[in-house]
Amino acid sequence: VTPSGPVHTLALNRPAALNSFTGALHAELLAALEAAAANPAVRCVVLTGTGRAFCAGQDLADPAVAPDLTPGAAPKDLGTVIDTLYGPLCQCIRSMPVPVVAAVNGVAAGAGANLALGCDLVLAARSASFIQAFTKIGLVPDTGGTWLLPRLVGRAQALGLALLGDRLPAPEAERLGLIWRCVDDDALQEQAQALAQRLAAMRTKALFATGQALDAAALMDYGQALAHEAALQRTLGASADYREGVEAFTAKRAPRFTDR
Ligand code: T3D
Repeated sequence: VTPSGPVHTLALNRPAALNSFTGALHAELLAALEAAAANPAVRCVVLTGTGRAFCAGQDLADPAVAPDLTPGAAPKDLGTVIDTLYGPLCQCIRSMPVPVVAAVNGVAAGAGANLALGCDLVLAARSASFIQAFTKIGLVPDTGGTWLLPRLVGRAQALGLALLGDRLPAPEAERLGLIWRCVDDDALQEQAQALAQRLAAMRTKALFATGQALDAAALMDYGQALAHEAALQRTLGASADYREGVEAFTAKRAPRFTDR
């Protein structure tokens, strides 16, 4: 964890195994996210990788999940791995009270790809890539992939990515709408920090409600979405921070939001 004012940067740090997930990495990441969520001084989180990869998904050398190749050996229960490790991690990121920016510094494969795609804004280095590696080892997309992919790029592209598991270069990911932006490799971390500082200066509660509202609206008809917007504006509008936003606009100065 590297704090920089209101922005906390979490770097996955198992570069020799391309930052793939072990139980220990899961525990550390979840604890760091929960600490950031509980810290009122934190207003944005950046998630990135150390070394040449963002994250290669599950550590396939981990005896807890890798199949035992001894004839007759019982299969591992991967459902429990998802239920107890990936599910809570996905839910934690999705419900973070502050925006989470993924700074994808290199390859993001399997659960690593969908971990990034589940963040609020995904910024990727031009040389980075995204791989839905699951079908190559006989699995389905997890870490939210079945939910995220069709919503991000539509069913046709989602199926193409998920069935074939080909490497999708970051510029193509941006073109498809899978990620927010790709930037030059040597500008990635600086631009991710600038984006995060910009988000940190905004009204966190409005950012959180915006993300939740976009997801909720996908399950509503138009009238329900209008009613939901009214309910959110009622809450957000009855606050000192809304008055501060309008006052700052009128006075042509930057707003100072105080209620995270
Ligand atoms: O299992 C469950 O619990 C269910 C949950 C599943 C969630 C998932 O994420 S399933 C998908 C798992 N991930 C993958 O299938 C990706 C496997 N990795 C790759 O396909 C490639 O490594 C990459 C495309 C990501 C990168 O390729 P490349 O050529 O740049 O690097 P490399 O040479 O393949 O890998 C470098 C090292 O990292 C290498 O180790 P070595 O030979 O130098 O000692 C390689 O074994 C290691 N590595 C890469 N990915 C993983 C890994 N070690 C363990 N687990 C990995 N996922």
